[in-house]
Amino acid sequence: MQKEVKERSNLALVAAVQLPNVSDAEFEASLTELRELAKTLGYDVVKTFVQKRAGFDIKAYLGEGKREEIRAFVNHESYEVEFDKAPPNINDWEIDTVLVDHEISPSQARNLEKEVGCEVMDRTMVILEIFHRNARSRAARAQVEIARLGYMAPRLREAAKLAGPQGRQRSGEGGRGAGESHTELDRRKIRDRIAELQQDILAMEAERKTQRARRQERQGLAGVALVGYTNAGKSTLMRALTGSEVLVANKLFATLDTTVRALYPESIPRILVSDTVGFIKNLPHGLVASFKSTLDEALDASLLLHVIDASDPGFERQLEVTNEVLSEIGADEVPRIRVFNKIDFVGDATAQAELEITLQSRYPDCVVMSARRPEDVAMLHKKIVEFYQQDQVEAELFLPWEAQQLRKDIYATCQVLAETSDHEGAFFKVRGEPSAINKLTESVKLSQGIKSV
Ligand SMILES: Nc1nc2c(ncn2[C@@H]2O[C@H](COP(=O)(O)OP(=O)(O)OP(=O)(O)O)[C@@H](O)[C@H]2O)c(=O)[nH]1
Ligand SMILES: [Mg+2]
Repeated sequence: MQKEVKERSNLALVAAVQLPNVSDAEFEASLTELRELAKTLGYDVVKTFVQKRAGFDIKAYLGEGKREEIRAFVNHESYEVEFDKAPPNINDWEIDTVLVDHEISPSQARNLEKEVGCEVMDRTMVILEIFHRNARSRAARAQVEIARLGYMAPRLREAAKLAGPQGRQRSGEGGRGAGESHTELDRRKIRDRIAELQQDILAMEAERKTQRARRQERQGLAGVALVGYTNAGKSTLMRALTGSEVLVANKLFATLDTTVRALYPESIPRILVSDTVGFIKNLPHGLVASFKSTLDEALDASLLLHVIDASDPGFERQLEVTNEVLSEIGADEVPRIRVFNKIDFVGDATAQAELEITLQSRYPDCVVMSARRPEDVAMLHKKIVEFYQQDQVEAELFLPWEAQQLRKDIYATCQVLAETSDHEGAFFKVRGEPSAINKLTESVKLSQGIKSV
């Protein structure tokens, strides 16, 4: 009888070294985040091994005793097996992967792998893998591929080195040639491919810039960007504020591309909202650089909505990480509103009220809300519109009958407070941005100039 195909288990262990300068709370928060990242990749984390050390072990990240403990566990040799979270089948389990909560060197990874007897993935690799799976647009895919290649290059070299002189003729990882010359070749190939992708990205960026310029040119649009830590609720707010269907998921890095939609109900001026990629602590360097262009949208925005998950115990650290990244990309100057979201998810009503008071006093002018409450969304909507209307001035415009084609522009860029007309044309009392009013005045003059030629 044909043997049934065993379902892939995807069980993982988490292993981490706690360095002396890292507090227990910080360490725990990071481990929780790694477990969330693992879940996003489809892993069941069944146990966590931790160890306090002055530094990482040069050879294999963890100390010898801890490595042995993990090896015994993975190989079912532990004296007593205890899970943090039981695997789906307690009688038949196999650990696929050990996830390490730091970025480790290629040789540390290889040594650890050999010793414990299963695959080892570090934090960077985990994040890269999620980005790889979630990237949808051509630009996002290219950026992720660059970051992955940058990460893989030194690891290929390591694989070749470990294979040694005898290994050069034989196969290395996955049956691939691992000889010196092969490595050289691989390295050149990687370099070429990165260069090629960078060219593509430059071209796509230029394209995006012109699109953006056109968009702004066309309507003198006001742009709001939703920024913040991954899973804070940016896409949920985007949906609520624009009535659109963007992807919302309770997993990390659900959004990897920037989407732009108009604020709904519409306002004057018309406001565009963009949703951006989430931030995370220790984002792999390759990704920080390559995702800058995605975050460019934040730089172009005239207002940032910094969304924070108020129900996450580590939200203050997440808030700082976002601030740091924003300042790295030069977005310090952009005005911002802090939006503490998911307040509905914080304990009971008393706890919610208490946290709200604390937040309001610590971050004056912040918004404390839940994206799930329509009245809160309406309040945020109002606040955004007010931001754009604060510089508006009142003005009077006269539009001769011959220039009536400009009427729609008046309505598109200003609030019309009153409209009267006589035999020569229409008078408008409007409220709008000084720049929008200037533009309209110019257009009226221009249309009359053309007529009188
Ligand atoms: N209870 C509660 N859950 C919320 C709220 N806002 C969002 N969520 C949930 O939080 C999870 C993450 O929401 P998203 O909108 O995908 O988060 P994001 O910030 O776009 O995340 P990334 O795209 O990964 O950066 C989803 O399961 C949402 O349903 C809220 O106000 N209250
Ligand atoms: Mg999102």
